[in-house]
Amino acid sequence: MFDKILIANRGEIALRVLRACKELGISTVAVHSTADADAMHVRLADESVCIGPPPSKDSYLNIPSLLAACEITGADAVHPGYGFLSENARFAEILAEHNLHFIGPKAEHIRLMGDKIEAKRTAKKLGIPVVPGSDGAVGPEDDAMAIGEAIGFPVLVKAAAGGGGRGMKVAHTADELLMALSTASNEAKSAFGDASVYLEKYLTKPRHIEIQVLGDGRGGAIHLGERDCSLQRRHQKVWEEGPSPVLSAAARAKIGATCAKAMQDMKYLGVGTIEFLYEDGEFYFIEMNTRIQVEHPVTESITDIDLVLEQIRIAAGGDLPATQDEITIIGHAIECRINAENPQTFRPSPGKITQFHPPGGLGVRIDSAVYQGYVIPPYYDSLVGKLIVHGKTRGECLMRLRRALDEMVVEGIETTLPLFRALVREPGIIDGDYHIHWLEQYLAGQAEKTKTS
Ligand code: MV4
Repeated sequence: MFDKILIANRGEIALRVLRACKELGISTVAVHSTADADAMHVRLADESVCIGPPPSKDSYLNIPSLLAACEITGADAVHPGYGFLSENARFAEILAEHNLHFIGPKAEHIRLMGDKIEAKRTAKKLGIPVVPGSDGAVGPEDDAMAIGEAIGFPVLVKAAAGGGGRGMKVAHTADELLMALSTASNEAKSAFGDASVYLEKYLTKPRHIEIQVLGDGRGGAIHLGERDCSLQRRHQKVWEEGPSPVLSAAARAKIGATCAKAMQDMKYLGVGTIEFLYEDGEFYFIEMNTRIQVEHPVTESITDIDLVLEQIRIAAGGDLPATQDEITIIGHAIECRINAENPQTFRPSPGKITQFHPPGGLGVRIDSAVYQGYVIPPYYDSLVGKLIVHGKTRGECLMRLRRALDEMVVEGIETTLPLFRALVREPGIIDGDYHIHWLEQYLAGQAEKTKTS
């Protein structure tokens, strides 16, 4: 096992990793920018190192500073959390070159999944169902029109280096496709330095369902069920739940087994998420994430497996925590991402938290690094905390969530708490009857109401 882990992140995930380290008896090193000197992860870690000024590129993304912090403290492993350097294959390689362990997948798998065309090709080869589309990149020499006609309109143009919704264009006709190809390609070139684009059939009202996987890097791999993350705004997840309100145990077992088998064949190491669009009872692979995700507590709640702790154990050469047969889905969990934003305009609202009262009670978990008197700096994401609620059934979970949201107090800044208090009372949400465009349509409807009243 590792002796000392450097946590290359901030906020709630730094605290989350710290908690797993403490339970494993591993010493912790926090790193922080000058803006985060008073952060909770810095206070709770055994040691801390200031790694630079507020901008992420000068601190949390600064590889030489992180290496120096490892050197100074004698850390033997680095946990990257999510975001920042978590899916940077080069970072994983550099750590290895310095005899440091990267707590994450093999660099080759991070790189492979970072290229969306290669990821899709690999998924298809491994037997994972993919969205019908072009076979790889579509160049100027290709007959894009013929490919478009073959797939059937509407089609979606996606950037190979994109992901998370960046660089996508919908085309409803052959004419629109020509335009979409050149704009998407130009945008991809300037945004990612890679102009490669590919085509997919555009699914109009799918759900976003992702499968959590765990591999030992030696051909052992299991799945831990799914999370339904369809409620998003501008490609930011807002509400995640598991199990999906629309998936049967048989459908879960089938797609789960397909994903677990693929991870066994790849000899995947660590935690991963295979993202699908789900429409008319069919799964279509879109991307794979090679990191611990923000919404991992949903899976922890319904499987009773500590994903961050297992991630650390596995990175140190440990075995999987359970066989597939030993994994059972227990009840239902919902996570709300509470942001420091105006609940109508979503304008960031950094500043001092004057009152903070987290909810509690059976089945209620708060993952947050804020405290009363803490000042949310303006430089990073606006996540104040995650409220995760568990219940025996979805109905019980919703009941507890309503109660927990009503109990929670965050003052001094604006938060998205009022949005969640409204969502838990919406028939579409209560019935689980939503898709990837539901939230934006709901918000547009709410904006219309305030205008006319
Ligand atoms: C799609 C799609 C429809 N059809 N692909 C957006 C983020 C990226 N991960 C994939 N995305 C989409 N890919 C096909 N073939 C619609 C989306 C999409 C979306 C997906 C998941 C969650 C929210 C979304 C919001 C808009 C579009």
